[in-house]
Amino acid sequence: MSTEHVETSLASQETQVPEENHSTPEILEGEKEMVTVFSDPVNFNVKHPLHSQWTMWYDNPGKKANQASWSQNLKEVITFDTVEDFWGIYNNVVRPSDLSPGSNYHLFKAGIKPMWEDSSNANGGKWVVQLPKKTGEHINTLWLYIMLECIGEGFQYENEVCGGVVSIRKGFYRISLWTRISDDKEICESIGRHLKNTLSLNPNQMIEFQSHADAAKSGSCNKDLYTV
Ligand code: MGP
Repeated sequence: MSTEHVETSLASQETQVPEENHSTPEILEGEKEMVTVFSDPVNFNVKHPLHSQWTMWYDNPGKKANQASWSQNLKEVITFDTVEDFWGIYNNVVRPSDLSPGSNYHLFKAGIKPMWEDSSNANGGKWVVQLPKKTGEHINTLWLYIMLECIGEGFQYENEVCGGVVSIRKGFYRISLWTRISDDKEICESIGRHLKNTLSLNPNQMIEFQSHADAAKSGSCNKDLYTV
């Protein structure tokens, strides 16, 4: 475009009042059409797709579980892949603060079982945040934030995140974020820092990362690989 042409079109822009445009915006070649409820202006019932499918699991071992019997208590609740279905589930399951001690909710990418033995977890580990019982109903909000961060795939190293767990125990609550890897300090610590931000934890509060291999060996997690 010549300089003269640019000046002419700028001048004409100054004097022209743009007409309001109520028509559907044109989708340019190569652009992905965004699906919203307005995509069906009659029923307004088009759902917003998530990037991935996610599965909610629940377990309450009741009495103390051992490694052999633990998975028998694991129940697959539901798999979903839209924003609306997530809220439908969230609004209709018992809140973590109302679950009995020993219970866990697990939200994992579909296809990954929330157990050390799954091939996506076998070389991984988890960031663990333990919260006092006085956290009360706030645990429900923290669990919501973790779920939203997972399904929104907001982590920089999203592919390395397998899912999250909220655990209700007699004396405390625990939120864990499971990762696919445990041997890359930089990636694991980045995910840990993101988790701290998501939960708005005090920067001075340290959280710990443990590998599943260590947990499986000792039966309980006691060796911290990283802290942030
Ligand atoms: P937990 O619930 O993760 O630990 O595992 P918590 O809350 O510290 O409970 P505590 O009773 O150890 O104090 C509890 C037990 O469940 C473990 O010691 C294992 O026996 C079993 N378990 C837990 N997970 C996550 C797994 C798993 O992925 N695979 C198998 N085989 N057993 C598991």
